[in-house]
Amino acid sequence: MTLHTFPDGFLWGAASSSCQIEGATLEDGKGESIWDRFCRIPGKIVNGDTPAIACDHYHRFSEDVSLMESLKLNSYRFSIAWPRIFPVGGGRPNVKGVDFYNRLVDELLAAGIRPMATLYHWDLPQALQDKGGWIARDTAKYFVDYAAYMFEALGDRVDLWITHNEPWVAATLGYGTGEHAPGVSHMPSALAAAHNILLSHGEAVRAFRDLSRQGARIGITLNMSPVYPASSNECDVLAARRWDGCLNRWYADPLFLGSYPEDIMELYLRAFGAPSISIEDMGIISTPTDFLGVNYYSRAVVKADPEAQPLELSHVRTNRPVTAMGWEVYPEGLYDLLLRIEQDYDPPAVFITENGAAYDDQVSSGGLVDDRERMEYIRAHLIQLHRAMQDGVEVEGYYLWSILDNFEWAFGYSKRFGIIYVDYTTLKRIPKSSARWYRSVIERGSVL
Ligand code: IFM
Repeated sequence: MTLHTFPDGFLWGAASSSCQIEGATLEDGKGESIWDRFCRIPGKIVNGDTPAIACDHYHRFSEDVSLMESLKLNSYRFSIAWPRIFPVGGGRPNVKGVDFYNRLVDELLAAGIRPMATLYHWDLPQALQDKGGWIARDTAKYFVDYAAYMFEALGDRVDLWITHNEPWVAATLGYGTGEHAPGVSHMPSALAAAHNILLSHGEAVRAFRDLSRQGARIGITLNMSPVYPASSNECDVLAARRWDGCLNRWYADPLFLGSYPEDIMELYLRAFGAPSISIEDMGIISTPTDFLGVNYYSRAVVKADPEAQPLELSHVRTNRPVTAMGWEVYPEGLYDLLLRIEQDYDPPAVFITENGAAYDDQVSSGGLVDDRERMEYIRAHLIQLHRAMQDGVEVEGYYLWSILDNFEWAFGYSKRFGIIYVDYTTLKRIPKSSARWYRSVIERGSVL
């Protein structure tokens, strides 16, 4: 067996997000988020689950940081709940909300864990949604004010920042298909939302350059998948190119090349009409960042399908194993994706900001959770990551999704992604076998 050794200084982390773990949705002055509201719509969330309690991390963060310390993590990626800081999106900050993140960051640093803060992981203040949400350009202005406030509040201790998590998901599922909050089903709105999110990212990066201390770095996280055609037929190859355009290039091109991909722009113009985009916007969106965050879970395999309008493609299931989400396990995709990112966009650095798997974990009669499949999933992905690094891609850290089982959006608590099991009745935490195994990887700095 080969030992795959990672460089000294590599960040070994795990990730989470505010809405998925904190709970305390109405406590200490927090404002309502679009997810608090959306979950009240019958039928939107499996079992009618809500984030109201989640993992109760808001009250148990000290215990959670101790668990991270015991796992030897040297970094932790969390997100800040915007409505905890500005309950109605802007105006007066809520001191108690800021205080929570101050305490979290202090506790992490005391445990030797480097914080990476994400500003937006989908919990928009409902008050801003009432004014149009991400469809309204003004939301970008509110976002920049919120971002600037957080840079000043935590910037003396947090040196790794992410503006947005997965703009494709926030825009497409939130405003295009309505599967996520705020539940709008209108593709032109999704495109406007995507553009305003990217714009707010660029503006926030500019504010960061003025406000941050030396050495602090900022980037954005994209959910990316390499796309493969189901066959070598030309129409399948073109379909794969189209899906790559919608999922990957529509976001990475403006950020790194300063323009939307022409082929997809033409397709969207035909299908949905002209979006409102100016040349100045593109300059803002492509403001240089310090790194790209990559969330990788699986690949996409697509075939041409003239019936499926407007993209004329459909997704194909392969016969390889899938996780509890039905997502194909395809570790080689991480290697392909990283090499492609390097070649097409050449970001200054890359962090894998999410990678992991949901499985139907069970607690044994002895109180253990033996999640071998997850361990194998992570191991295989780390090996592909190492291979990409050997081939020249500069990846500085890896964040497992997720530290804890948590609120998996429309799936509620029915899907478990954590390396730490959460009993949602008692809120007891049980580190799974994968957590112990991950600690041994971190201790060795290598994977077998
Ligand atoms: O739980 C989500 C996370 O919030 C964003 N990335 C994908 C994860 C798994 O679906």
